[in-house]
Amino acid sequence: MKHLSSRRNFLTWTGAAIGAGLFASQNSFGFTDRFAAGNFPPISSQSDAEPADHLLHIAASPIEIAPKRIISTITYNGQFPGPLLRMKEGRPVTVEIHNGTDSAEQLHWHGQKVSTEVDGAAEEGTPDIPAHSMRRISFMPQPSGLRFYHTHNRAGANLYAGQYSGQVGAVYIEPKNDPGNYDREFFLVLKEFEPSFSQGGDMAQDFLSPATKVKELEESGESAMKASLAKGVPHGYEVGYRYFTINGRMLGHGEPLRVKQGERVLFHILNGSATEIRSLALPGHSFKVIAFDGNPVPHPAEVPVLWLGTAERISAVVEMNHPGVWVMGDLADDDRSHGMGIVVEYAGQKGKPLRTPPKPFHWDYTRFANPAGSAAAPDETIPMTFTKRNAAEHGFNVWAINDVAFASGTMRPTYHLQQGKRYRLHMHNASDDIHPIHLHRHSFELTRLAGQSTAGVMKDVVMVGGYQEVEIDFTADNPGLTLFHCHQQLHMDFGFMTLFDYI
Ligand SMILES: [Cu+2]
Repeated sequence: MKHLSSRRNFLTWTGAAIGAGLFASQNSFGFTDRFAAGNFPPISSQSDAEPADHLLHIAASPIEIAPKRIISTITYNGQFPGPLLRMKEGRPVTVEIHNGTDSAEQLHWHGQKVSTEVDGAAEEGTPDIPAHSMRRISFMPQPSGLRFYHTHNRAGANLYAGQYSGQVGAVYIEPKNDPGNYDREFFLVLKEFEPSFSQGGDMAQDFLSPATKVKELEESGESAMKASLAKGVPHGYEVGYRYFTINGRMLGHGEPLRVKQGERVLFHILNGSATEIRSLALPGHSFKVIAFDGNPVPHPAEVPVLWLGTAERISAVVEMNHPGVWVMGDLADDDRSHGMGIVVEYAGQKGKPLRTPPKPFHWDYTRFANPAGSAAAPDETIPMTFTKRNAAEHGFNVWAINDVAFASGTMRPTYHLQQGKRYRLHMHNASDDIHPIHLHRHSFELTRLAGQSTAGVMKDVVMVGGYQEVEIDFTADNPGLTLFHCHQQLHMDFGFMTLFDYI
């Protein structure tokens, strides 16, 4: 929620669309990078096998986030976001990944139930894609819905590496039976660029509901922080950004999303940030949330604002019943004025895009849960406490799960699971940060959130609020090493990670 640039207003409403026609089709990202086609080495299959279903080429590329504002980052296929990969439930795919960089890469299939051989995490034993080399993989895409792919490299102090780069793309796995109850579909990828470090301490955010904090967690977290600061240690590093984009374009500098009155528009939204939590509102409209992280919710409900932790996805339908030209953007004024938004333009409407701030609204996952449901009892409960060691490693905060900071580069499991059993992770957050917690190769059910029982919401990332408790259940049904980590790059890189295995 921070940026580090001047307060200069970057917004210049150019009005007329550039390159009209790029956005004519449905199912589009709305923006095609002009470097994607012309200025990029051709990709050819280097194997004798059948041509792959998808080719991905990792390389440094220029991307134009606003007219004449061209940044350099590592991308997939020379574009940002990476190409939308459409797969079909039950139909195997082959993907050829070419690494044109000087470093080994890992490409993670986030949210998919795949093997450790293809998942894309060195800690699980997935083979690297060596520098200037290629790896070809095959797998059965599942489950259906909005998934994504991104690098799983550790970045550490290198703000050009890992998810600070442009290595993010959406995957849509078409279900066998798609009700298709919408007129138009947009995929939106939210992403910041040009990161830098600060030591201010991040802003506390209080948008989560229930807001119940655990006194003991608060006392231990606050006293650890006070003790560190009393010794003269500054706050650990945080990351801020200069530019904010949706589908690789700063607000006002890309093609608008063109809609017609009366349409039902399905938005598939992906928070592709390395570190940030994002919000999104469209003035005069509400979002009917139908899926979280690609999984249909038991109780679709309408909300005025969406909140997405790092790596979370939301699929939501909007009834286009409020004609005009609108800014769909982040609630944070600073972030929006530095690009975090996109224009929604009704057919026949002209003028400067307008925005009205929404009324205060709290984000509650349980709103979309089965109101009458109760979760199955687990076979075993695993308690976990998350702690922060302020600025403990060369100025970086170190994070620990049950007092253990993960040693990067190892494949040593801490938790041993038995196949077929249902496990409950009882997470206690003894820090004031919100952590978007991710489990690889499995989906989990939210069963308790800040003291409130819930059932039926299936996810693969969940935001655990500052000094709060959250419980999630999963079934051990995909054997092999399984990574569990905070998806905030700065947290996962400095200890906030652990491994499950199956015995
Ligand atoms: Cu975290």
